[in-house]
Amino acid sequence: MTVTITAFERSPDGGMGLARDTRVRWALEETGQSYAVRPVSFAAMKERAHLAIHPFGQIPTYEEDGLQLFESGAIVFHIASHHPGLLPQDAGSRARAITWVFAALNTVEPPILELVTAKFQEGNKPWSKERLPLIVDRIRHRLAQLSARLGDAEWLDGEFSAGDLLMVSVLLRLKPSGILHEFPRLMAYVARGEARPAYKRAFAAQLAFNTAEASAGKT
Ligand SMILES: N[C@@H](CCC(=O)N[C@@H](CS)C(=O)NCC(=O)O)C(=O)O
Repeated sequence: MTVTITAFERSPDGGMGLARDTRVRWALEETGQSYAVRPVSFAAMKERAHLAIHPFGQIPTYEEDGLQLFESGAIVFHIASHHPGLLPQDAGSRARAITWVFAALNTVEPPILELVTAKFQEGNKPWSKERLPLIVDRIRHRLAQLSARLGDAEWLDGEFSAGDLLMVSVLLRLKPSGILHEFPRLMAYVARGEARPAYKRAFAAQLAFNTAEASAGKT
């Protein structure tokens, strides 16, 4: 079984690990799967060959013996469903871990992505200055709720799961904004995720990939 994922030919973040191939790499590392990476340029992402795999012309995608997937959450869930390590065996615990998968992507990630859009794509709009504090408040509200639920626990529901993998991945995007620093429990939670050997391998792999692509002068 050969797994091939796609990643930016050169990530706009220069290898900070924020592109969503990192979460897929992390899931593959947690479950001990080897994989190949096919780099895709921004132009190639919008061409027919890539659109046949990813209807929205984005990365990451996942290919495995004729199966083609897109959406990082679906890919992580697929990996977690087929290999031990990311979802508990017990039916109730498994259902709760899957709930956190959805919570990360559906409830926590959207306001964080709004911030990214507001800062980097809409930063020059006249209304941007007024909108930013509203978005930051929405994020703070979510983080306060998440922090209250996590409490002093190590992970969101018992053992580390796909839900934690995605939640940590989502929260990592907030680090440069400084908002995460207002929530010491979440900072420690994210640090625990980053300290996992599988995350370290995933991060190092995407960094090496981006650095190599950049130094090779590819676009
Ligand atoms: N919901 C999708 C979002 C995918 C996404 O936004 N990918 C970004 C990279 S992290 C991308 O390909 N951006 C380039 C573009 O949209 O043209 C997922 O989780 O996979």
